[in-house]
Amino acid sequence: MNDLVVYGSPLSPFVRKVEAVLKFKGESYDFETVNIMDLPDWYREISPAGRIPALRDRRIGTEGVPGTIADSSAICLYLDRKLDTGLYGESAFDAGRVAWFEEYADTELAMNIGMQIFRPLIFPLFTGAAPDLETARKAFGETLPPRFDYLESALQGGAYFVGDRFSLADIAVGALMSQLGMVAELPSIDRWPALIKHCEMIKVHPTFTDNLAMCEKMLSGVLPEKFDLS
Ligand SMILES: N[C@@H](CCC(=O)N[C@@H](CS)C(=O)NCC(=O)O)C(=O)O
Repeated sequence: MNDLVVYGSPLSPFVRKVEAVLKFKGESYDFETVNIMDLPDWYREISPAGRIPALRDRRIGTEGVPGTIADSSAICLYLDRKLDTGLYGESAFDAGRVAWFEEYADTELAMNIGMQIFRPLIFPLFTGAAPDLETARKAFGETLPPRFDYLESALQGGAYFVGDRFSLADIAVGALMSQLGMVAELPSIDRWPALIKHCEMIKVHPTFTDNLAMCEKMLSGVLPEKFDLS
């Protein structure tokens, strides 16, 4: 039994972010699956917004609310303070920039990739219904390109979002972009070369590979091939 427990599903990009931080530090943890379609009461108590992930540090509390933290950003901050991850950059300014990209990924990308692409395509498949390709194509073709333009410009042709080194900014954006890459062909490398190279780097990054392999396994039964949204 490990000190830390992550509650959630590997398919959540927010859970993926937390797992990537733990992997980055080589920290062992337990994983307990929580189904967001049917949240148990004990989980609502530790995550009052009814969302995954939540974290438990058993050194602080083994049952109920004590020792738990909800929300991936809050969890990552805790892990940074506890494990000294070095994932918030070198300077105070870098830390602010990292937090900005994390926020951008968790809102702007999550709204469009999670809510407008992943859910409409994948959730129906679990119940045998037809995927909502129209909603997904609209997000892919209309609402996401300006966000990709912004991320491309932020990379300035480089490999990382902040301070020339791998940080939580890369993890947060990578967690969302890999949510897209799991279900659809990635957007054009000609139009967004640095961003797509970043996606390719994340796909094989040791902080992501276990989570992505698990997701592939979970989706293999329902998703025979990736959608072409172009
Ligand atoms: N700000 C939260 C967002 C977490 C979130 O939205 N998680 C989704 C799964 S990807 C969820 O739990 N949704 C519950 C629902 O839609 O009922 C975080 O960073 O942890």
